[in-house]
Amino acid sequence: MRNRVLLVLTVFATLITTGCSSASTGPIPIAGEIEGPANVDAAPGATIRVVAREWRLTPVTITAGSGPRDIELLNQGTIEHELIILRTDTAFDQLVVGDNNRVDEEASIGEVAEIPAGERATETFELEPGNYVYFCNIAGHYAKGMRGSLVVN
Ligand SMILES: [Cu+2]
Repeated sequence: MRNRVLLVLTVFATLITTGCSSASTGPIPIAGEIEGPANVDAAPGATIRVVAREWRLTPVTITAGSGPRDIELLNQGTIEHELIILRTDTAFDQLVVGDNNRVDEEASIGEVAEIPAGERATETFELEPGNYVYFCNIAGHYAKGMRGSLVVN
C-alpha cells in the first residue's frame, strides 16, 4: 500500500515537472513588457531582437556594427509572421509592393522564416556596412506597417 502511494506521488511529480519544462519552451505570453524601444543601437555582439505584432515591428530603427549578427524574431502577434532583410537605400516605408501584396525579395540577405504566434526563432546574418530594410513579407503585412530600418556601420 505504501509503495503504491509512493508510485502515484512519483508519477504525479513527474507530470508536474514535465508540464513545467514544456511550458518554458512553449508559447510565450503575449504581453506588452517584452516589446522594447522604438530605436535601438545594438551593442556589439548582442543578439538583436525584433518583436512582431499586427501590424508593426519593434524596434522601427536599428543601428548595428558590421559582422555576423544574431537576429531573433519574437512573434507576439496572433498570426504567423516572418522577417526578411533586404539591402537597399530606399526608405523603409517606401519599398514597392507588387500585385501580390508582397515586396520583391531579390535583394534579400536572409530571413527568419515564418513562425507561428507566440514563438521565436533566431538566424545569423552576415552584415556588411550599408542600409537595410527588414519587414514581414507575408501578403499585405509590409503595407500594413510591419517594417523597419537597419543601418550597419
Ligand atoms: Cu507578418
